[in-house]
Amino acid sequence: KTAAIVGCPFSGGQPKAGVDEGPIRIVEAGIIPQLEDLGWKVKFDGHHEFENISASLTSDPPIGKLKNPRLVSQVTEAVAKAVGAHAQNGELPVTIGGDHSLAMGTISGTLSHYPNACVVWVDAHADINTVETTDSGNIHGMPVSFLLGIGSKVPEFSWVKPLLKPDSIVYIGLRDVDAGEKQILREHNIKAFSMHEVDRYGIGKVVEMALDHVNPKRDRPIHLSFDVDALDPSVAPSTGTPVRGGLTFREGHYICEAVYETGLLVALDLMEVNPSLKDPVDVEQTVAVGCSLLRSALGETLL
Ligand code: DIR
Ligand code: MN
Ligand code: MN
Ligand code: MN
Repeated sequence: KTAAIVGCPFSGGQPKAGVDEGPIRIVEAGIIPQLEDLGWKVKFDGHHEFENISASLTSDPPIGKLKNPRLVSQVTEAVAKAVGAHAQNGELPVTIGGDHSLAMGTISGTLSHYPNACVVWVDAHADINTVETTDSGNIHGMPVSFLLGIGSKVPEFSWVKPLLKPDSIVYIGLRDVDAGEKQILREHNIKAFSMHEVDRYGIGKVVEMALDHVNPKRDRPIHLSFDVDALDPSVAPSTGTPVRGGLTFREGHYICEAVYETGLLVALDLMEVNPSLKDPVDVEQTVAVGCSLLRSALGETLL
């Protein structure tokens, strides 16, 4: 079993600098030997360099409200190719961001090789705004709508194929969902377990119900896309859009452990660790929690 680290120092999907340092810090903190200790062969040929893409864009004015559209499109297309190639090689791509717009690439890459894959999206946010509903214009709040093919099309993103079906994604951890996004979730019958459901049922039952929804026979490959801001800010403070009332340390890790236990995990994302936003102690805590989520998703157990 081989894991391929896809390090993506990229921040163009949102306005705060520093999230591009996330993957660098997580690799420096030792994620590679940590995964090797779990029995994985780990491939890492250096972080992706998106400088060529930035340099090739002399200007990248907004399209409608969307900010940095050409940059985000070209970077995520490159990520889609990298993730797709690792899947094709029989490796499990572990993409470390960077902002969550990158998931447009990672999930496209996964679906190119595993068309039947389902997505477990763990986040405080639904990241499903469309060209019409986005208020911020930050594309990290939009990748899911592009993957579903909803909202009006932007020619610059024509490489993104609407390969994801609304019944093939499930959310856990939501608590900051825009009005337009709530309408989209309802309209398309997209299953979401917010923090309210986590409180009501407990995380064990929520993960079981989430998997029953997207993967009732437990026979579909799973792509786990984990935004670190799903965790409570007391657990993961150093992230761009923290929202109080999030998952505890154990609830976050439980999700990763339970997905691993299915034996169906084929791709993993860890996004939105931003080491520049807090004091060094908080940063170290957030980087450490990022590493331990990845280890849990790749088989670390408590006993
Ligand atoms: C908001 C915030 N829904 C937006 N989204 C965030 O900008 O579209 N996503 N922070 O991670
Ligand atoms: Mn690679
Ligand atoms: Mn997100
Ligand atoms: Mn988020």
